[in-house]
Amino acid sequence: MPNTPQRQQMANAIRALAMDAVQAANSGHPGMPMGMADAATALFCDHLKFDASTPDWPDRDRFILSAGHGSMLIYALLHLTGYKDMTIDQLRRFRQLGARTAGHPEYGHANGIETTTGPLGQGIANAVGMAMAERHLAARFGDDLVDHHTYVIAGDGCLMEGVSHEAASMAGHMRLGRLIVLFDDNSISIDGDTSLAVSDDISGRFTAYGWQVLTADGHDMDAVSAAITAAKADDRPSLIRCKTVIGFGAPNKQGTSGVHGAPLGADEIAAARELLDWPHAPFEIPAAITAAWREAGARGHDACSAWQDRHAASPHHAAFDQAMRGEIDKAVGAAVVDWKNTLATAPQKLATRVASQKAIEAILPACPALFGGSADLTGSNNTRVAAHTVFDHSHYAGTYIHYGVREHGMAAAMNGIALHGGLIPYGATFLVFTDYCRPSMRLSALMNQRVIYVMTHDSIGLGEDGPTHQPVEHLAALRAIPNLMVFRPGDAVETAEAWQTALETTNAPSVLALSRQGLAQFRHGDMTDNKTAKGAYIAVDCDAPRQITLLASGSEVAIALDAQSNLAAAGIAAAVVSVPCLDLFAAQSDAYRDAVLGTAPRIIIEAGIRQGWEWLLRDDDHFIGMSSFGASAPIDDLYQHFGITAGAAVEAATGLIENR
Ligand SMILES: Cc1ncc(C[n+]2csc(CCOP(=O)(O)OP(=O)(O)O)c2C)c(N)n1
Ligand SMILES: [Mg+2]
Repeated sequence: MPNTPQRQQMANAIRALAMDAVQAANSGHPGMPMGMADAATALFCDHLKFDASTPDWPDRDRFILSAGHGSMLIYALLHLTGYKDMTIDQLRRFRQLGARTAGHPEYGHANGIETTTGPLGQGIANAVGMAMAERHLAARFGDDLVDHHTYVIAGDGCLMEGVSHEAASMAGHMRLGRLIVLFDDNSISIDGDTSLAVSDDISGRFTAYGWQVLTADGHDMDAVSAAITAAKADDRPSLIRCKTVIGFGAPNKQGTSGVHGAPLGADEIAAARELLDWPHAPFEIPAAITAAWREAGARGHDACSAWQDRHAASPHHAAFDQAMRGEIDKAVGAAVVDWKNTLATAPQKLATRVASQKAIEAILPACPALFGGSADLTGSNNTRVAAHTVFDHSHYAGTYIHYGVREHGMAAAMNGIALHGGLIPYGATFLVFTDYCRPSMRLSALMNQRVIYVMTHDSIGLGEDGPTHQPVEHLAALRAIPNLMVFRPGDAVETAEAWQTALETTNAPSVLALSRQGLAQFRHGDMTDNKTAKGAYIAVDCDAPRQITLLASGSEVAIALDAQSNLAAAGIAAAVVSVPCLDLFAAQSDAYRDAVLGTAPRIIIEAGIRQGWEWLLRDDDHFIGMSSFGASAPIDDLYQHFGITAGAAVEAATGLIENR
């Protein structure tokens, strides 16, 4: 549909809603929605495959507002196209407690919000993951079921962020031709003109990544629409530079950073209404414009019905539905118990990173949704198994991804893979480099996404690589993120159980912090229960009434066990509690926790900082761990040097008992 007066008024409806909602809330960002109203109208009316009455249609195009501060753009679009849950009342309550219209778009608050955005750059990187998921699932289930595009609106800020460089490089390498980014090319950010801070050749940059770069007047809907047509026709990902004026339609403020993030004010809004020929009251949309938008929202209805028919006829439909529901087959639990029974019969001393690889090997046949990879540390992270083939542009059916040295891009893409549905992403690097993933890990947790972070080389135990590579504060920093499960398994059995729990928890991400060094197996006997799922449990009890409780995680469980036998020899009865997941232990009943912890003096041993353990440490209890950076040396020297030894635990225990 051409740039008709009606089309222009459809775009102006977005502008009016944005300026009115921001004015009502007395906060928010009117400039971006007003600047991109025309380009978004072209996308939603001419191209985006969606049906507002079936928001969860699995084969819908995904639309990601990476420039999340422009949230009123997506709220206006969802309302106008007829998403039932995005009522005008929600728009009136923009940014108020309990409204779907949060300051920045939040996944789960309303249909049509495909991901949480606001931290700039995350959305475009999520979109790369969604486009990867689309190609993989199409390879697996066929074009009949999976055949869609991923559209992004990104601003100057998104493209300045480092993560966008990683993500765009990945997308070009993987030739994700169904990824189409509309760049709000307005040369304005908060501090003023972007020339204050950046002079990149953006077209050259994306061309070098292997993208197609197109340019259009962002206020010419026909031109934007034609560019999207050209983007769809090319097998490279496309960046469409939409040349826009920020705050377009606000006569005195447009084109300045003043419209970026502040209400326009009553006078400027009145002047904008005049200029845009929009005489209607705040939040009032003329019937003809509403009708035209509703038509756009129903445009995909027939395509959706046709898809439902194809789905019903597809031999893959049951497997496809199970994947999209994110269900874990019971066979996964059975595979884990089988593997644990093998370990019960023939105990193994394994680095938990290797135990993780063996767990993946055991689980993979029962869990085809697993979509794994590593940021260039495949051999060290032990993330690849024999059954894997590599996902790339010549083989999208592969389930193993070489993310390259792009930890942040990997983590953000994994969020997109999980959000797309149908797959369970896991990705790996060294635990110390969770710092390079952290912004996206926080969003996995905020969005309740099942993303599994396989983080090896989990302490000074990695030895000679030294303090740059030795995590010290990382377990504490990760445990500080709400809704993120941090596992630090102590042997091969706990590692398998951690994998099982991570997979079965559909609404939270997990970190598996794994050792480089071999750890003796301490779990024996009956393997029916998943003890790790309780967070902590008595690993080895004492024969006599308990005098000391030794708590430890990961590689330090072995130290606690050593201390336990030394204490026993000295006539002191100590129990060893293994704590593979503090978060899950905190979630148990008081009765369970009390039974595990007992009342005896406690000694906690973990080769990390004390922070995060305080809630288990009473006044006279003792913590053995790190309080400085590590050092470069062989592992045994390091444990001695930093005093994380069975001897230190015995000494502390003796002292605690004498002082009682
Ligand atoms: C990671 C991150 N850093 C900083 C911010 C704060 N912030 C929000 S918008 C913005 C400027 C964005 O500029 P641009 O993308 O050009 O948006 P426009 O002003 O054109 O709407 C900044 C710095 C943020 N949201 N996320
Ligand atoms: Mg800008």
